Amino acid sequence: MSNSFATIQSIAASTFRSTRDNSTTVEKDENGRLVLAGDAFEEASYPKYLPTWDTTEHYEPLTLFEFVDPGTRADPAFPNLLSNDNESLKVKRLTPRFGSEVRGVQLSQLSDAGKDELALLVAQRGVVVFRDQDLADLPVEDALKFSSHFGRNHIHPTSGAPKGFPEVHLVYRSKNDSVYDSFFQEHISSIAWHSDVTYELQPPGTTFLGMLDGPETGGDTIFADSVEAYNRLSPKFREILSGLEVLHSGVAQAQSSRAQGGIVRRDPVETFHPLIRQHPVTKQKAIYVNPQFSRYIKGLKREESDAILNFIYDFISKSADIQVRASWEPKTVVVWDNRRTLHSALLDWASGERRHAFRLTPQAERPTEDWDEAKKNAKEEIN
Ligand SMILES: O=C(O)CCC(=O)C(=O)O
Ligand SMILES: [Fe+2]
Repeated sequence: MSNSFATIQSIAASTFRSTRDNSTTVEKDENGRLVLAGDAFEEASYPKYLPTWDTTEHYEPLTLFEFVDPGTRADPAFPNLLSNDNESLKVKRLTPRFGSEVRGVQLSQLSDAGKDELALLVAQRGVVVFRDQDLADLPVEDALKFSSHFGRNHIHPTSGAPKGFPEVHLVYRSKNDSVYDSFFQEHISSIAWHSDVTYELQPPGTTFLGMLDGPETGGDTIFADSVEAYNRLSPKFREILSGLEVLHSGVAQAQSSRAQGGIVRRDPVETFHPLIRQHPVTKQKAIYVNPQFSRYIKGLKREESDAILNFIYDFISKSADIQVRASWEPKTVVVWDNRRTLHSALLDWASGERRHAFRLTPQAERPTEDWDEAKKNAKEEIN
């Protein structure tokens, strides 16, 4: 059976934006899974990473797990990750405070100590672009083993996944789709700032996105630095924000997936997180809200909450001086820290070239505004 099942594709293409596309076809495989129809499997460079949507899959609510950030164990001189003996190593700062590009390091070859240093580097720089990676060439199991060093691999509630690997989140736009045209019929901009799945009790930290096939130019990903955004605020305004909690919701994402004939693999959750969170490794504070999943500030009236949240969204989205743009090449893996960045995909290529990427999304700690305070309270509870 082959039918036009437009939005399934766009759900995979984006966790945060529902676009309409009537040109992608899917069909059912022998197990009733929805798979891409046509020539997608022959033409993709990494067919093992093409999305399938298992409509029978259902997962129980996520449970709390203990998390220690590997960056806390890292040697800050980075002897294993950025070794002085590595002659092919090239590190470039993309902007002074935010974003780096690294060549000459193979992520899949890192020792555990090297992975710890990677967590620290990404926490410090926010986003790091690694070129010429072979992560996608490994068996999918090995890629997931690699990312599990950084936390428990998250299973996305509404995303398509490679057959048998629900923990892999996929970004996919096929060669023949018409998303570009249909999207801009209804919108003037494709920018949708967010941090990933912030409604989870333990949202992701160190996060990996690897490009498999991409357009020759275009389809960059833009990142914003929410540590620097926090630092830009006056001490008085920081005081106003301190102690506030924000509701993050996965309900709209699930509804939108259902409405479009997509999947909902886990019932949606809503969670309060502190508006300001402190990073467990760098101890820097960051603003932790985003227009995709944050809903309101607890205890404020609706207009008060909207005024503060909209002010934050507005200044982060227009501040090109706290942003960096990551460009993709085949085999690029971009690693970002979801606790201290926002990002958005960019839909700017009309050429119809395939864009296919896989995301590994380890979950981190439950957000906390102040680690010293949290430790003190934990001690008091024990006493
Ligand atoms: O497609 C992209 O550039 C980014 C998609 C995204 O938001 C993600 O993978 O978390
Ligand atoms: Fe994202």
